[in-house]
Amino acid sequence: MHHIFTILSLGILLGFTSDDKICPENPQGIHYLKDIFADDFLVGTAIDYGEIRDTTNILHELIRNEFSAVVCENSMKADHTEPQEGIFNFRGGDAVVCYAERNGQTVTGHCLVWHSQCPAWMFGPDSCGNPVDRDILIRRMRNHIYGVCAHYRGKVKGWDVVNEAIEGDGSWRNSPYYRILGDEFIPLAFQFAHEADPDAELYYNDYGMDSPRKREAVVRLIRTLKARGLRFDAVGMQSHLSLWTDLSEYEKSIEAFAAEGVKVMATELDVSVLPWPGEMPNADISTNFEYQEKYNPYRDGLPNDILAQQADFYRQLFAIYRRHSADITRVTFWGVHDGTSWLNNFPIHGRTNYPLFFDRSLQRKPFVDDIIRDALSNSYSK
Ligand code: 9MR
Repeated sequence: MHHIFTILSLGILLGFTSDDKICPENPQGIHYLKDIFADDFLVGTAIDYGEIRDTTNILHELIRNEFSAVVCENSMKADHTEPQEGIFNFRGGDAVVCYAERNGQTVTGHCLVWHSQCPAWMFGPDSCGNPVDRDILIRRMRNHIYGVCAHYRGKVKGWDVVNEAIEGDGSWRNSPYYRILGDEFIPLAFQFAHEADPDAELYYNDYGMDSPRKREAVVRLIRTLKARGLRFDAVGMQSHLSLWTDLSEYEKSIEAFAAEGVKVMATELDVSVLPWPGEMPNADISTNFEYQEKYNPYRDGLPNDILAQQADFYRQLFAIYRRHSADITRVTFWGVHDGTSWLNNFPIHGRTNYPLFFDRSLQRKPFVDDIIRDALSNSYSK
């Protein structure tokens, strides 16, 4: 009896009504993200050594309680998994897989073919000094994909097979893969990944998906891959957004991809609140600007009006996710909390950004409860 009163009073304190879900595994009635959206999509976070090695229980509890999916922020990328040709290293990725298994979380593999964080040998001369050509690169790509996918077979649900192959204007990115193989490298990568792990879901992953030109190019890519009979499960919309992202264009992209009969995932969600120093914001890691104080305005804390703008933005975004939950299978944040987000160092090193749901003290930002309340109130139909 006492217990029931405790639950009720906690619910009232948090401002939830008696109709709210109290999940059996969570009798305190705390509304964890993964439970609230369990019928809609997985809720994930990017983690790596830092989080696994962390000694504070509160961080581990947060990761375990709030998230149903994880992805390695770096450890499954080619420079980590095959630092030298034919010599594989799965230490980081295996650690994350074990951690996720203990927590009952789904793991996504990120990523097989990407021009960035790709070891130099991939495009270098072979052991006889022959410069890389089409056949050599195809062989290396195949061996890499086979090696990594075979190792993680049955452990990851799906792979970001190709990452960031399209520019904002819809043209192919002029990467070494593209220069040597043309756009053929994409179907080849999907073919090899499927051969290596026929059960794994296969994704194309990119940023800037609110760009209409990129949206059209991704739609063309889906059609090409499907026309060739290749497995293609979902588009990963990285979703490195900012307070100024046009969410109506973003939503149009979800609709356009879903209309092709594939699933959609937000794979690297964060919402930057800091000014972008150049013209068009992007998530291309090679973009870099010199530090200037004026570009780091919230060093000592986030002002309430900016927090309110972020709250409004995230509430609109989650309303979109709920509206399209029949097509969305996962929403993954790129990091656990603001303190370790890559956005503190991109595109300017050493800034203080606030892009995630959890602040530097691992506390939920106040608007997260509003988003949960929105979801519980069923104001958006599935
Ligand atoms: O968050 C990652 C950061 O720690 C790495 O230094 C960086 C190196 O390329 O990659 C970051 O993650 C990227 C992801 O793998 C692909 N999409 C863009 C992400 C942010 O750059």
